[in-house]
Amino acid sequence: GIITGCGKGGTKTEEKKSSENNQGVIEIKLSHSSPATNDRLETACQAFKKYVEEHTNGRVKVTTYPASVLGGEREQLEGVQMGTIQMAALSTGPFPGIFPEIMVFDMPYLFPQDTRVVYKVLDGPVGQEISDLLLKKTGVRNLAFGENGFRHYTNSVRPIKKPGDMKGLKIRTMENPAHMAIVKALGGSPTPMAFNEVYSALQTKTVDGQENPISLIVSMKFYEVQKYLTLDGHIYNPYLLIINDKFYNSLPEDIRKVIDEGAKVWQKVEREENQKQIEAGMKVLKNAGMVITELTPEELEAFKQATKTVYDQFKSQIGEELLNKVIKAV
Ligand code: EAX
Repeated sequence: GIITGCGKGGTKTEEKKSSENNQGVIEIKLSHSSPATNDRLETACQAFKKYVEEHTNGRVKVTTYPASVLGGEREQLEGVQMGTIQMAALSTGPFPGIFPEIMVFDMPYLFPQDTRVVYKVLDGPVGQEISDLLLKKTGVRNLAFGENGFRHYTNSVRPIKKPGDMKGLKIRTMENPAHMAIVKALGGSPTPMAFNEVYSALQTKTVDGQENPISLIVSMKFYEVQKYLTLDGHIYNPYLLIINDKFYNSLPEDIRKVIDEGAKVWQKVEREENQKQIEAGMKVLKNAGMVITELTPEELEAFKQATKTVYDQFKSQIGEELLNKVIKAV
């Protein structure tokens, strides 16, 4: 028989760069967990695709994979780490296993509900330091911080106005130990679960509630199966636009530059569209008959006090120096 494709020597296949396909085009898979429609994350990823493809004259092809089609956030992160997926836009949810320092952003009520404060920290030297550390420790490069947003509690049992109201409620959290600890500190029972399973878990009442930013409560239609919303903003959740660093470094310099610029476009579109989606989304939630609880500063303080222990629980994993640096930067 004829043996093809595995000989030694300079065949065409062997000469091409590992980042290129047979036509010499560099292909990038860009994965995330938000819905393919009615959600700003896919809009931002399309803007990235458009920018990169246009500015590389077709030398790069970007394909987006929304709605967890390549697996949950944990599988997507593993994929980027291994290089089977080149890029992903992920929340902090799946990172602690390989990079516990990321949980600095998962500390309860760290940020005031003011995006100006958040952007200053994420886009400043502290944000850069965290991205550098991530790269050094995991081989995953963060190109930009986007916005999942301030996370709020929803449930189908009762309004939550004070920490005691959480008592006994089963709350789905991300597979992130800090998030679980927060729910526990409030007296709830945390149930970690992948994002794409949440709607049906709420519908079948496997869990009573969950916590997510407004945009996802709307685009994932959680409001159809949840009655109560408390706007406590316990966590500001960034998205990390990540790329496998080995792949990134295999690219010609001019293409790396376009990708860096494309990440800035992605960030701008994502944050702006998120703000619009929140505004429109609040109307959707009200019209759907959700009972929305806003907390007074005093009420919010009670939640802060009840969850203070979480900082002590995680400070050695995060690193006390880094934790204090972020607190100071806020
Ligand atoms: O893509 O799992 C969650 O609740 C996150 O907000 C989601 O992964 C974001």
